[in-house]
Amino acid sequence: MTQPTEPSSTRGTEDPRIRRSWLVFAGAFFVLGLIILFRLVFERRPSDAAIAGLVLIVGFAAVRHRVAVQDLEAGRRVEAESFARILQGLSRSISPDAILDAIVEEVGSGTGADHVVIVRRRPDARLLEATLINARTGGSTSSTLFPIGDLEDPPEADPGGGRAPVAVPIEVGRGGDGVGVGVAVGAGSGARSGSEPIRLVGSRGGSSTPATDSRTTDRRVPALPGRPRDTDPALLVAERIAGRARAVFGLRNTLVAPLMTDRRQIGAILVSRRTAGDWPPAARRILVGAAVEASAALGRAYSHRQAEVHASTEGPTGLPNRRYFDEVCALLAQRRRAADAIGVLMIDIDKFKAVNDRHGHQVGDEVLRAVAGAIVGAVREDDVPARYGGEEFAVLLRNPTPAMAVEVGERVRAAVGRLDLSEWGLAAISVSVGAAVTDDPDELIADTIEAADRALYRAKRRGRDRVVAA
Ligand code: GH3
Ligand code: MG
Ligand code: MG
Repeated sequence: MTQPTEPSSTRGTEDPRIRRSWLVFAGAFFVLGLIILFRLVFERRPSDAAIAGLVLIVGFAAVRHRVAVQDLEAGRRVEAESFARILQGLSRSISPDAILDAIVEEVGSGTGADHVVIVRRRPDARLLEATLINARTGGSTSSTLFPIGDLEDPPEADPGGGRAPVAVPIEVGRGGDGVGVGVAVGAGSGARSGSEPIRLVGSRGGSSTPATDSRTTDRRVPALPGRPRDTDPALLVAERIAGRARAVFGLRNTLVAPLMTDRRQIGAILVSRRTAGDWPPAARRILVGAAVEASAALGRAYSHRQAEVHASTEGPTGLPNRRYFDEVCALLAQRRRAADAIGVLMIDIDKFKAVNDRHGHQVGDEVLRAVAGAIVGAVREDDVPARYGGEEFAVLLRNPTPAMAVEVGERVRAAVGRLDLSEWGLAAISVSVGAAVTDDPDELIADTIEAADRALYRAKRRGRDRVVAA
């Protein structure tokens, strides 16, 4: 059971009905004690001593029960808060790395693990990247590549005697076929309809290789009829990955869950600790919940990357084009939470036609390339720059304040102003920038883009080479 970190601080927040019934019980118990004491002292009946002893035992048991219930409640609260923080972290971030950081932090502190390992396929490459994170310090990570076959090769239906994926599988499907198996605790949380239920495999082994791991000793829980756990490919693959991680990183007691997007497995998340013994049910629930959330978030992030890969980057700048920008906006609109602000910068090169006219189209292209580079260098990693039109650029800003949006705009303007274009016989050039931010979840991103465009128009009218806020 998860021990509450601060039981005393959470005890005051219990349900008033529980508190009232406890008061009635304690009051009645006190009166009963007085009566027995009275009879013992004044009537001197020896049998009352036995009754007094029993009453004391009952009282003691009741107090212990109350403390245990409070600890359990506090543990649940800590768990719920942990998930809330995971979700908060996810909603703020679209980059897969930031998503995983948030999850690793919460999984580490929630499960009491010594290490967390994330193994995932990079969306744009056939690489299986494994990252070991020290859950105690959050640091000393080490990354390595696993053979892609660990993820992609079909798992053996029967893993055979030597390499048992020793397991306590837990399903977190919703109702329906989400039947708990063995020591499954609760129904997990966050399982999404349409996605495969995520299960969990616990295993203990030395630093043996998966192929020879015969020392796993965890108890096997028989699979339910009709759903033999050994034939679940995602579980088998997850355990194969866990076996590799145990061998490579020298881990002992691990618990693993697969990471899935659109029914395709993209990796696994596992926790490990040095001590032997079963993982507490809370740790299992947290890992399953985290795997479901990480899978969903990675799915979104991966389709974002996919969009990036497919985006046409024709033209001189190498930046994603307007179609890609619109796709990212649509993705963002889908997953936007009320608290997320969105900002847009619209950037237009000043008097660009004159550059083309005087120096030729090719020099114009060089200038476009240089401006694109300046923009990329001036925005943050989470922001999304794109070439929006001919000599017009857009940047999607993630969760900015209006002041921050203007500041990023100023950085872009300054970076363009510093460009050295003497190579092409050009003096300094400038851009005009319109900035718009909304934190209204009902406002369409298209409206924010339009507001930024109007601000850009005002910047042009006021003399160019400036940033104007909507
Ligand atoms: P303003 O300060 O008002 O923005 O003036 P401007 O000259 O930049 O504006 P205008 O819209 O009149 O001109 C934009 C020019 O950008 C016209 C077009 O030839 C040029 N252009 C658009 N796409 C490209 C391109 O891919 N390469 C080159 N070299 N020029 C382009
Ligand atoms: Mg222009
Ligand atoms: Mg223009």
